[in-house]
Amino acid sequence: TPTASSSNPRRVAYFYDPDVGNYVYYLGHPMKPHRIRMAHNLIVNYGLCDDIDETGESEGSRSVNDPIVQEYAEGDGERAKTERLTGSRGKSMQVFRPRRADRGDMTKFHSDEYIELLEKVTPETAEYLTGGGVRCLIGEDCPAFEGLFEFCSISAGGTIAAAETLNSGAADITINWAGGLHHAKKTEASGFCYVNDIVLGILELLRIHPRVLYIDVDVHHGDGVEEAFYTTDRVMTASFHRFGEFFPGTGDVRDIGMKRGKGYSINVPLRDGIRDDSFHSIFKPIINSIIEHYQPGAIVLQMGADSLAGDKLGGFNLTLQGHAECARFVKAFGLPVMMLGGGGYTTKNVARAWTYETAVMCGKELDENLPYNQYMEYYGPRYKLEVLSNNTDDHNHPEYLDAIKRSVLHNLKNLPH
Ligand code: TV7
Ligand code: ZN
Repeated sequence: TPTASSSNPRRVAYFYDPDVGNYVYYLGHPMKPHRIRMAHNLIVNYGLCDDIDETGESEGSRSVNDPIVQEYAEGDGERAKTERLTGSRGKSMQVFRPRRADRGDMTKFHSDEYIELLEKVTPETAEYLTGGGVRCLIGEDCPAFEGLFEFCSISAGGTIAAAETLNSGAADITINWAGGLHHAKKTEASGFCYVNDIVLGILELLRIHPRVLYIDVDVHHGDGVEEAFYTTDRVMTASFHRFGEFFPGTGDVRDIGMKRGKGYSINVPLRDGIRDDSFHSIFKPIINSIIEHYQPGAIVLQMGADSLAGDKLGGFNLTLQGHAECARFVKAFGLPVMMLGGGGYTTKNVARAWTYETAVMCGKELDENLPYNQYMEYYGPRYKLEVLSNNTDDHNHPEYLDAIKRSVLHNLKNLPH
């Protein structure tokens, strides 16, 4: 049962790098970092936070590299940062431009050789550098695009900063929509993901929390995060994903972890077409039971928006409200939460979802009519803050969902106390 009222105001810190929207995997690739800029533009125009301009910072936004926050980083500054977050001039949350992650940050999880390769590879040298048996940048899913390493630095830097800010106690909820790249492995890129910002963020949270819970609502299985923590009981991973002839193919309900981690990986394999009611009928009881039995100190929430109805790659049928309800539900436990992005390939809906979910974390209601913003024409013809379900069949029959739910809840009850 939630320990804090959902109306209880929470201090929210949002991390955004204004360069992130400029990176392009390549023409026609479904992953479009530009959607993060679209979301940011909506967030700013709804008045949830100030903008950060391309050259520096506008009033009200703060870089973790600026002198005052530097002081905070060196010690005394918990108070300084708290003042910033509460002194955000009527906005719901404060925006930070995070420090970019460097090689040393990334090798807390990844191998030195792999990160060195990401650092030096270019579109021109990709074939040569990865040809000689270095099996890590594979095929069209994970191309060596221009600025690849910088893009990874931004994504990972934001998630690390979001974790550090939670650890400092300066915010209750932190958000990095450029993060959530859950498929990246220790020595290999996979499924549009090169650096696993989530693993790096969780490692930072583990410095002060004995137990961290990871929840993943991306339509794809969160295999990279699961694999990283498969043999430990200090991180519980819970992934809700489409399963059955669908990328990456892992995430069977019987995969529950190994050794000390046995029982601490949770997989909820779903069929295509799932709708809000069915999704919540399995999501809510499982999350309730996890919190009760595992008692995490912090929660990392991957909000991949490819589980929305109408996604180009997804196949689920969640509405905007149904997707955001997962964030609302998790927030209500009153624990520190780090909320991250992930997949999402119908870009106008990704921007809608991440804007609305930002507002949910701030406890703010938003007008259903979109405010004027830089990408207004993308949102026609209705220009509304909505993603509606479509008429595709739900292949998740009640008996199927019930069997999955029973299996997961049974495993949770048998965890050592
Ligand atoms: C977190 N599905 C990432 C999800 C990663 C999914 C895949 C594509 C795809 C790639 C393209 C492209 C595509 C229309 C869709 C087995 C393959 C089949 C490459 C064509 N169009 C996240 C990864 C998944 C690339 N990969 O969870 C360039 O779809 O299914 C596969 C692997 C081999 C490679 N081919 C696809 O959401 C961020 N890829 C068009 C251009
Ligand atoms: Zn996905």
